[in-house]
Amino acid sequence: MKALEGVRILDFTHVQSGPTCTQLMAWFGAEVIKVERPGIGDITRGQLRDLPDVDSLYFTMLNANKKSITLDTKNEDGKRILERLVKSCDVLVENFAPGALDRMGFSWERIQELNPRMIYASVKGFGPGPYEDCKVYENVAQCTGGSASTTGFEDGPPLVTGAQIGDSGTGLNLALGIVTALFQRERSGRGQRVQAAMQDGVLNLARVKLRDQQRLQHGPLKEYPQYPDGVFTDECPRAGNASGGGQPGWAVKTKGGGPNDYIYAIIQPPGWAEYMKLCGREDLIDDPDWATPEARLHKLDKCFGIIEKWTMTKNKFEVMDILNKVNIPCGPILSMKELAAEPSLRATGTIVEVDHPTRGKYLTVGNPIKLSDSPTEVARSPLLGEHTLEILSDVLAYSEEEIKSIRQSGAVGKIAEPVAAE
Ligand code: CAO
Repeated sequence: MKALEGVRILDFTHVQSGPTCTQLMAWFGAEVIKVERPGIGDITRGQLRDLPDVDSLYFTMLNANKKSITLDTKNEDGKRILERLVKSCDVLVENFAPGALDRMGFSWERIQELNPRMIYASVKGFGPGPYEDCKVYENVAQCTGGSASTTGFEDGPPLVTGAQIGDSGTGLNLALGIVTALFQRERSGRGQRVQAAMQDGVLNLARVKLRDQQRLQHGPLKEYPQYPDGVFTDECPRAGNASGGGQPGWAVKTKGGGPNDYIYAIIQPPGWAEYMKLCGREDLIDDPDWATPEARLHKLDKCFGIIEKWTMTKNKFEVMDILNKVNIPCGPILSMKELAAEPSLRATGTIVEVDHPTRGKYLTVGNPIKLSDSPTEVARSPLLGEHTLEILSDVLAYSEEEIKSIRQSGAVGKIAEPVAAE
């Protein structure tokens, strides 16, 4: 049995943030019914395509283990079918532009009327306030949530990160909100509204930078590369590759000279002596100008310069091996190519190969959360409308006659031909 077996989700999500959430719920065992516009579907099916006329990797990697029904929710019959879905599901998840679901006629009040046990979960770009009506994509959230202003080097522009902290990060928050609401419903018998704003999600992940913003009032940020010679203003600056935690760190070069021939090295106080032995600088182990974290704080660039001179004589995996043997935390900069080929990630199901009827085999990132009693099996994403008939008859209990009339009304568009099982 899977953890969320018996939970049925009306998945009205698209693009990345919402689909991340519902994919996780499906991996935990929920039945996820993705509602898509007839003929078009989730816009990402056709975005960033690598193969003609085949669902993109963008789509297939965010919609595993789901069922797809096509439904025109602006069609009168379509609205009635949606009402029936609302009554038959436990959770509705959506990430439309603000107000879109209300414009369809499905306000929170209406949903409560239809199904008081319904949990109605939404991702929006912003919470209530001046920007609440704005549409938002990933990088907008990174910029408005404090990540971009604190990422990058002091002399460069603000930077966005490749990790989709606004979309996938907020999807994770929403999933937690839904599971928490399901837990509360066990006792209260009532559904509730779950809202996760992308700006809030990014700011939550950038929490340490709001910490540093306040520390600035009491002096310079001594672990930042601007210290001691640079200028601090009244705004938390970009810190390059400096560690956000209490132990200094930096990405130092390793042998090879390639763009990812680096290792992130951290200097914990007990690691200093080990580093200096490896670097052939035993003289600095007990030297009072170097021996303590306080003594090193104003010359971290020099400390990492000494370490880098040594790391450049080895490749990043050799450095990883040597430093871990002496208990020094560090991590090679791994490229996507290296991660895709990493056997241990395949073994744990963090990277999974999936077969798809029109695409063939592809890699995806599996469930990053492992439950001992509810293991995840990643199944391919659905084709557009693949489960329309199944959902109309098995979930919504429409008769054959009714389904014929629904098909004629245009509410579900053209039904896809059944796909041969893999
Ligand atoms: N049948 C009929 N109409 C449908 C439908 C269906 N099955 N599914 C969607 N639609 C309609 C919506 O009702 C909406 O119509 P109206 O504008 O007339 O109300 C329309 O399709 C477009 O929906 P949208 O506004 O959500 O889509 P968009 O491409 O204009 O905007 C996005 C996309 C992501 C910017 C916006 O949805 C958004 O801001 N979402 C919230 C934040 C978010 O999740 N962003 C992350 C995106 S991933 O980077």
